[in-house]
Amino acid sequence: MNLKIVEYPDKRLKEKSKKVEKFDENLHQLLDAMNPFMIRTNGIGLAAIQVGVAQEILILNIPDEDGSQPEENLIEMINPVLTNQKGETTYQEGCLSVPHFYEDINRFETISVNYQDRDGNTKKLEADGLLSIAIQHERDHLNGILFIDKLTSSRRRKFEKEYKKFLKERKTSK
Ligand code: Y12
Ligand code: CO
Repeated sequence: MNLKIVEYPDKRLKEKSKKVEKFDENLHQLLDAMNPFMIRTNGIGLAAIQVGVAQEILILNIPDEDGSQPEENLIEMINPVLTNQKGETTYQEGCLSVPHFYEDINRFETISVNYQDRDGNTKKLEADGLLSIAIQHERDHLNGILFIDKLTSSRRRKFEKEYKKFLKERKTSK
């Protein structure tokens, strides 16, 4: 399966993803393609809508201290629901769909998440640190929300100006 990243300002990133109902071969093939794609593009989290599939699917692979992202770190979440959100933390977030930009974003510090695995089995995970931030960032994608939607209006205006410049420069350097 040949995946391609959907980049802002593509309207598909605003779509609300649909709950997965069929835990079939099509889902498995998509998940099998998403992890190597994410690692190859230097990602640590990826939602299916970022590759154009509007279904409640996300994957995470938080690097070890040496920066490696072994298969055993891979978490696949289908139909994730966040519960028990506590505390507050700030982290400079980036997103494969918004290349080149990093912004300080406030998130809950610890979360619980109920989800299903690729076979439809129900799971529960408690997360803090980078994993908690990544889950919240990716869950937002499933609701059509990007991290830049959380910026103040003045910061957002500055971002839009800089992003336009970045896209223009990237186009001319190709
Ligand atoms: C903390 C904060 C945000 C997340 C969400 C997942 N974000 C990513 O995986 C971001 C990946 C990313 C990778 C980049 O590298 C390349 O594109 C080669 C990147 O660099 C550029 O765009 C130049 C930016 C973001 C999880 C946890
Ligand atoms: Co993202």
